[in-house]
Amino acid sequence: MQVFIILSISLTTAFLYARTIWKSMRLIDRDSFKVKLIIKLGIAHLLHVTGLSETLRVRALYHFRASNGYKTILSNTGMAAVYEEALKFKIRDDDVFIATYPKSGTTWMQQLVWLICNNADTNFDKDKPLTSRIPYLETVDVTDNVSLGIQTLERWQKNRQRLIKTHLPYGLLPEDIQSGNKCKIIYVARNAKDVCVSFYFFHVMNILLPHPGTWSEFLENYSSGNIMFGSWFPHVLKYWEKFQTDKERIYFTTYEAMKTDLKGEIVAVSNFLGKKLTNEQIDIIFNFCTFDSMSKDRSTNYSHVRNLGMDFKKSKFMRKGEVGDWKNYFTINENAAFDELYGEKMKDSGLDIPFEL
Ligand code: PPS
Repeated sequence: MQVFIILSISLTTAFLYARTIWKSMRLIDRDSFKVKLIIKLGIAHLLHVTGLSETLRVRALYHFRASNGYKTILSNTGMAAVYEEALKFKIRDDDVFIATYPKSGTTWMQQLVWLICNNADTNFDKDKPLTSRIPYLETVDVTDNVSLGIQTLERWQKNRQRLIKTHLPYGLLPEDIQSGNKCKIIYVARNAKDVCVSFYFFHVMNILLPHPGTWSEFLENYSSGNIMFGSWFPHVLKYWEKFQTDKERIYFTTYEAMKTDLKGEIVAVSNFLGKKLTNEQIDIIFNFCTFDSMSKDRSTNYSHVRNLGMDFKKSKFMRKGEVGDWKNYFTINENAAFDELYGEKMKDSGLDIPFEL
């Protein structure tokens, strides 16, 4: 009986103590803690199965101001240190960056660039996921805030070219790049409405990302830039502006251009990278870059991370791959409001990305 009383008192005290600490934490810190716990215990899949994942989803966003003054929004406090590290990342002359706002065709361009740079050799490293062949610069292991992407790239063999994925806005790219050092940047933009839909479904299926809320709530946050990675507008417009005066270093294209003329884009990107391809090589790359082919290919369809937070039953990574899917989600009023905002933000930019083909 005595043991039982002591045990009950200890447990109650521990519970009350933990609750006080939990309540005194900022929401973003609680969220970061939850994500760490989910990853550390490897229980993402279990949470999906039990339906608990929605309850545990991240709710807050972290407004981050980098040491160079650039502001953006992160979903985890642990990412801040990695963003700072990215600013100091040392580039090599032959580095190729594939930069995008999320859900704009990054993976598609990664596949294209990989094959161009490897002379359309579809067997080379084919069993490695594309995500390992082309590291994502700002990948963070949030359980201990380690900059996995940067570390991998720093250890990259000296005699092997580095192809690097990034979602960083121009203002947060490594200082080396911003000060004009040599390297190549391929930027892919996608029409802002399809990005929003694709990003919404990515939030729906990935429990490690902030809770998207309803479609209308998500669209509202996306429109106001109150979203992980910040607003679409300055991201795209800054790279577009830089492209105007630095065409040797930056190639700017769109998802819609890739949809319209994939072979033309393969040739344009290979010219930009100084690679000469035969017609046969162009055909091979074309066939390996179709939506159908990439959806089936385990190295490009993200199936290797299916149980690590992504629930493919809710939505696939390779979801639809279309231009104009936004029409299935935007109401007439939402579309009118977004068009008005879009007109204001994009006026005088000279950038015209079609919303349908
Ligand atoms: S991420 O998570 O930011 O890296 O995502 P990202 O790769 O930029 O974008 C994913 C969307 O790109 C579509 N996709 C393609 N569309 C057409 N053809 C090919 N080959 C292709 N590969 C990827 C993918 O389906 C996502 O768009 P949605 O609209 O969600 O289908």
